[in-house]
Amino acid sequence: MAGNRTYTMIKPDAVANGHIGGIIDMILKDGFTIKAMKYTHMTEELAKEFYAVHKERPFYMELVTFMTSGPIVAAILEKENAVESFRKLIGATNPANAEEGTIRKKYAESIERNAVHGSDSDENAQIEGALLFSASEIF
Ligand code: 3AN
Repeated sequence: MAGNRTYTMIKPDAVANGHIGGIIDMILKDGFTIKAMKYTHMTEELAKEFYAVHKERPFYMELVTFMTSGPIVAAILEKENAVESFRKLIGATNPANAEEGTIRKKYAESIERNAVHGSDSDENAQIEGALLFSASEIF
């Protein structure tokens, strides 16, 4: 059975461009509820661990540098079939391919500076949420 939670980050580009409010509004209007949320900053150590699956990819260090370049908003969201539903709301990794009405179509600058993260599986949602939040911060 699909899980009902996913993990997201509003990335440094979208925070710097003033899109926190617009993105949270789209998330709430799509029916998600917020189980945990914080305005924070990824250390290099945390970003490397978070993106460890991409360590062999050519963009890995650039991605770590970008994700540590400014504050982010991290959140755990709840909705039925959360992972798939949220991936649909954010749109394709490359905003050039993202559909109308998606968060990345509206707010992303490029494939790297793509405004938001969304977990790609229930297992990763759990792992990623636990990297950013302690159990007492999740409601
Ligand atoms: P998604 O975020 O849609 O799950 P992934 O998991 O393939 O996409 O990639 C993780 C992150 O790595 C992306 N959000 C993006 O910031 C970055 N990324 C992916 N592909 C590229 C690429 N070709 N060049 C630069 N950055 C990339």
